[in-house]
Amino acid sequence: MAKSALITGITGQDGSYLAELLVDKGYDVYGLVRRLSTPNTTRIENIADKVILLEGDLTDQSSLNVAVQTAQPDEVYNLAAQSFVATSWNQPVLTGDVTGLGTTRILEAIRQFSPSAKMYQASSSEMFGKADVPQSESTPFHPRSPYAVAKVYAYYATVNYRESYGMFCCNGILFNHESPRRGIEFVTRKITDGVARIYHGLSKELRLGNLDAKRDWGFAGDYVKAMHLILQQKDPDDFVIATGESHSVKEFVELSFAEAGLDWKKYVTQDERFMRPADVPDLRGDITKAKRKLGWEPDTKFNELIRMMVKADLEKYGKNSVFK
Ligand code: NAP
Ligand code: G4F
Repeated sequence: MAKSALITGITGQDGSYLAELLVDKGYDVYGLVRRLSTPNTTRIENIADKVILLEGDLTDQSSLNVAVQTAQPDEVYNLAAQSFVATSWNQPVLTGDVTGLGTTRILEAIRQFSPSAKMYQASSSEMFGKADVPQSESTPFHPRSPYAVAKVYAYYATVNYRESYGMFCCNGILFNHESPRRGIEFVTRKITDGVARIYHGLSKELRLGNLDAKRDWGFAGDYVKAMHLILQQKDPDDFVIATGESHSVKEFVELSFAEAGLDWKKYVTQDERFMRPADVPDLRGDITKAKRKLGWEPDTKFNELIRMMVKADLEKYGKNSVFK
């Protein structure tokens, strides 16, 4: 019999790649979607007839209960969140409710209606904050934003349901991962979109915040494979998923403009509006455990990721792009 999976956040970057992966593996895939005045299913258009969408919201316990009862999932992937760090200072209570408490709500729905289901929690390297690099599963957390605080709560809620009820609950502590499907507000996509706009004469400049911050950037398509592997293990456990390399925002900018044959210094300006009250200086993951236990390693290199994203944005804005 086909396995069944419930994905919260199926309309997001990761949800769309994970849904494709699970459909390919023969799963019955259910996705939780919230009611919006304009439906936001662009990222899953290509698999629309292969997934079953259930209406619900991480702030509404009853809709989560119904979703779990309907899907009777073997695996639940909790990817839904208010996931933009900058917004979390403007909406700290909502971020705590969705990104933090929302995880407890999904855990409760599973505990009550499908307790043998395996659960994956989308934990984040943001939880490490200012910790020394490289960060591993044993690095202490030092959250630096309301988002990261909410993710630390969700991380421990997941561990707690494992320890209290013997449920198969796991944290994937994922470092930044990007793709052409990345939301336009995140720095990588903002940069590649900006490059394409400038290249096609639609913009004259790109305004950014802290260019010195460093991140360990991988490709989302590689990372959803790790999510799936984490739930295929004999015992529930927590894993750091990363590339093991970090690069500065400035480096990302330089390479992205160079991909389109442009000199970034002519177009990029720093703007206070994009500086954060407290930033995270350097994230770089140690994936020794993931390599050993999951046999997982990323396939896509930093340069390949940039090329893929710049190319997609150049093509989006110009059908006659000369970019090869
Ligand atoms: P994303 O593109 O922002 O997607 C977030 C998803 O959550 C969307 O489907 C969104 O639905 C849904 N959502 C938001 N609020 C909701 C609510 N109240 N009820 C139900 N659904 C709600 O994020 P992502 O990049 O795919 O990341 C997936 C998860 O991994 C998130 O939990 C994120 O915090 C975590 N994470 C991401 C990274 C990364 O680098 N991408 C790294 C570590 C951890 P709408 O489409 O309706 O907005
Ligand atoms: O792309 P970002 O907004 O991602 P951030 O804050 O690292 O968070 C992402 O990764 C986390 C995993 O570590 C996820 F949990 C989270 O959900 C999200 O997916 O910013 C990256 C860096 C920051 O240091 C920021 O200050 O880029 C810097 N930055 C510089 N200028 C900017 C900008 N970030 C944005 N979004 N916009 C700018 O103009």
